[in-house]
Amino acid sequence: MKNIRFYELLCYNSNRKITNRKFEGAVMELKASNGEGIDSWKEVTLIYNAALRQIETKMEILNDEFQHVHQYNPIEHIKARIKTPESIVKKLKRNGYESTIDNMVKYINDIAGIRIICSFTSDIYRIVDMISDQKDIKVIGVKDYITYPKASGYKSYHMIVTVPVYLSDRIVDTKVEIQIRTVAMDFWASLEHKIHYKFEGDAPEHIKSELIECAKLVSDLDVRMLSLNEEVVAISHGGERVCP
Ligand code: 0O2
Repeated sequence: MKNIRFYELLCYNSNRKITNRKFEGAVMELKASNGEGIDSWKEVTLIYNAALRQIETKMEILNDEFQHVHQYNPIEHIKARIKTPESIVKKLKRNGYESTIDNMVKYINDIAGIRIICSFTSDIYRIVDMISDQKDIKVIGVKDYITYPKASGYKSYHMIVTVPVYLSDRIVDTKVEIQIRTVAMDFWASLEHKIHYKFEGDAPEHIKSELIECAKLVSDLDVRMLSLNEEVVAISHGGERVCP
């Protein structure tokens, strides 16, 4: 399984010289109530990174176990990222909150984000169940954009969970957003995300409707690939239905 961290340890390593002005500006804007902007940012990202690593490891173990028991991997790959300070500040402002570390921890659910990419839609709910069954993971919210896609055509299953991070002197229940989607949904969402940013959320109508058309094709593709795979699996097991 290939793991990609896009902003891994961006500001986690205290020896790293922070040179990016835009980045530093956004971090400075995220003032802690005690006035220790950068130090607090380092501390919170250390905790969020620890939470991400825990969830990633759990998912790898579950995937290995699934392979062992069912000779099948529901997870294609995992991507993990810490939201950039610029993006956190933008989201806080958009939601009418002052840019503080306290507000970011309280109101931004996707500072630590994991994206789990699988082959088939049936894998999505299998992964959701596996996560929900983990005793130390608490599911605090879900958004099922698979059953109820967004008007844009966006499909994905979102879970907001907390995981305990054990520090030397305390345990911090830390929020992580888990997005679960198929390879095809991920392809669509990546392009749509780029277009959304390029046009600052106001893409021309013909592009929006083309994206909605493409989302329908993606859904159709997912249905057909699942049914094809089920047929092949059934044939290779002499008609016996097994995973997926
Ligand atoms: P970015 O740049 O990806 O980080 P909540 O987090 O629950 O307080 P929010 O953010 O409205 O409120 O929740 P939602 O709808 O679950 O969206 C969270 C994330 O899902 C977004 O983060 C996107 O990553 C993704 N997402 C949601 N809707 C769409 C969509 O229509 N298209 C694409 N491509 N991605 C989407 P951010 O912070 O908005 O953006």
